Amino acid sequence: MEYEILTLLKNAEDYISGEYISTSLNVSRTAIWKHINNLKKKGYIIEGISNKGYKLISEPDLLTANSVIPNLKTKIIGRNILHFDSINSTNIKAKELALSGLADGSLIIAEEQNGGSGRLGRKWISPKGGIWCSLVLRPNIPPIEAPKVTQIAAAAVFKALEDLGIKSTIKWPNDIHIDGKKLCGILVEMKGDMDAIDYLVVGTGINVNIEEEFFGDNIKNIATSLKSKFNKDFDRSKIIAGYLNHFEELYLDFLNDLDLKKTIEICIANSSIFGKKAKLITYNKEEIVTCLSLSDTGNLIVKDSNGKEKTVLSGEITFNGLKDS
Ligand code: BT5
Repeated sequence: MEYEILTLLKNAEDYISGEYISTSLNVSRTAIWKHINNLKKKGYIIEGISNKGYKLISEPDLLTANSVIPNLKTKIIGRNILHFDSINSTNIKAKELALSGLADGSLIIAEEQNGGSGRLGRKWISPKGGIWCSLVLRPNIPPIEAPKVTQIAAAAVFKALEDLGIKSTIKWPNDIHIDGKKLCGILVEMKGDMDAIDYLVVGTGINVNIEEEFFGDNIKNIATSLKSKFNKDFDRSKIIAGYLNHFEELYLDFLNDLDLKKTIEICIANSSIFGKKAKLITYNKEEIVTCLSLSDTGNLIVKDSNGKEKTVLSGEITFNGLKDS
C-alpha cells in the first residue's frame, strides 16, 4: 500500500487530498494517515495541509521497494523487492533465497556490498551510491540458453542509460563502458541440471553516484561512474527501474520462442569491440582474434590468426597489451 500511495503522490503535480487517495486505493482515510506517517518515519518528507491534502517534498536516497516500484512498468520483473543496507553480495543472497523458493522475478538490492564478486571469483567494488542488485529468474528454457540472459541484461542497462541521454557501449559479453571505462558489470549464475534450470541469478552492478577515489589504485584506470563522468548525482531509482522495464521487455521476447532479435540488434549496434584485435580467453585457451560481430544467438563471431571465422559461446576479451586497431 505504501508504494501505491507514493505512486499517487509522485504522479501528482500538486497537493492531493486524503479523500482522493482513499477512494483511488479503496482504503479508509485513517489507514492512509497511518501509511503516510510510516513513510515519514522512513525518511519521506510529505507535507500535509488541511483543506489541500498531501504533497511529496522529498524522498530518502535508498533503493527500497517504495522508491523503485512506482517507476516500474513490468508485470513480474522487480515486483518483489528485498532491500538490504549492507550485505556481502546480492548474488549470494539471491542464491540462498532462490533455494528456499523465492518467486520468479524477485529482486535483491543492497546499498553496499562488502563481498561483491565478478566472474571467476574476482572482486567487485561496491560502495554506497551504486546500484547493486540481483534478479532471481526461473525460466523454462534449456540450460544451454542461460548465458544469453547476460546479453539481455547488458542491452537493458544500455537502454536505461540511453533513456537518460547517456551514450554507453556494450563490451561482449557482460560489460557496459563509457569512454572505454567500465561502468557496469553483469554476473549471471545458474543452478540446474542438464535438462532444466532451477534458477538463474542475474547480478548487475552499475557505478552511479560513486566518487572516483572509491575505485582505488587497482581499477581507477579501468572503471568509471556516472558521477565522475558527469560531475553530478543521478536518481538511482529511475535507472534501476529503467533497467528492469527494458529487461522484462527483452526477456519476455526471449522466453517466447527464444527470440533474441531485439537484444542482439542493440548489442551489435552499440558494441565497442567489432573490427578490433583482442585477446580472447576461453576456458582452455588464450588467442589473438579479430572481433567481427554477434550471431543471431548472441555468440561472438571472431576471426582467428589463420583467418578462420568461428563463434564463441562464452569467454572474455581483453585489449590489455594490444593496440586497438
Ligand atoms: C563483472 O565481472 O563485471 C561482474 C560484476 C557483477 C557485479 C554485481 S553487483 C550485484 C551482484 N552481486 C555481486 O556480488 N556481483 C553482482 P568481471 O567481468 O569478472 O569483472 C571484474 C573486474 O572488474 C574486477 O577484476 C576489476 O578489475 C573490475 N572491477 C571491480 N569492481 C569494479 C567496479 N565497481 N566498477 C568497474 N570495474 C570494477
